[in-house]
Amino acid sequence: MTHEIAPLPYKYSALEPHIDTETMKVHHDKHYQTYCDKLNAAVSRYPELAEMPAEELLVNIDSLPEDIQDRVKNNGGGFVNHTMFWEIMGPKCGGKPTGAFAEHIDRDFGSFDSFKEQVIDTGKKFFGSGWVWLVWNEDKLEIAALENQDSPLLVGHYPIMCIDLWEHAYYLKYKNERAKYLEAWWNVANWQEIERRFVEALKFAAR
Ligand code: MN3
Repeated sequence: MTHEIAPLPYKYSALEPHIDTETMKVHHDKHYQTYCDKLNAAVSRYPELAEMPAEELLVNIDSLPEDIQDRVKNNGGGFVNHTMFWEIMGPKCGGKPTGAFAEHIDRDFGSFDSFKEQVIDTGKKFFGSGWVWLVWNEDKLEIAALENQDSPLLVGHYPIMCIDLWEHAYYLKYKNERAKYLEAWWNVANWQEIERRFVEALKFAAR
């Protein structure tokens, strides 16, 4: 199996004005493609890994051949993280989550507003390149910032929501103002997809 990038599920311009067209083009067509190409190059010498989905490579990182563990962590992570990122955003989105997921947000963070504030604050304080995550850890929701392209799957936590903190995700429009990007991001949050991932998280934890 050769990993392939997923087409963007909406137009490059669909997330305007919150995320600009040029950023979406470069981010999806160049950065995402490069992670995918480098993942394929890393696993190409190991046919026994050929049929393993990229998520499974990350979950099983410790049992992979040692010489490719770092490259799979970085590029497999980059590939999987971005595939998810495109899907959890969308046009005509924003608002608030509903249902069981919303109840768990209230249970674990007090309220949606408090959850949002904690995500933004974690993203603002994080130094360098990485992602801020909402994950399912055994029996609860947690916010975490991880460096580089590290996936929560590496430590067995299921990724439900994420915001890319690399400068390539916001620099063309927001320059040095990461906080403004973090505030604007909620206008493109696709809660329907994020809630679907919450259901997947419960299944993942039970497996
Ligand atoms: Mn990125």
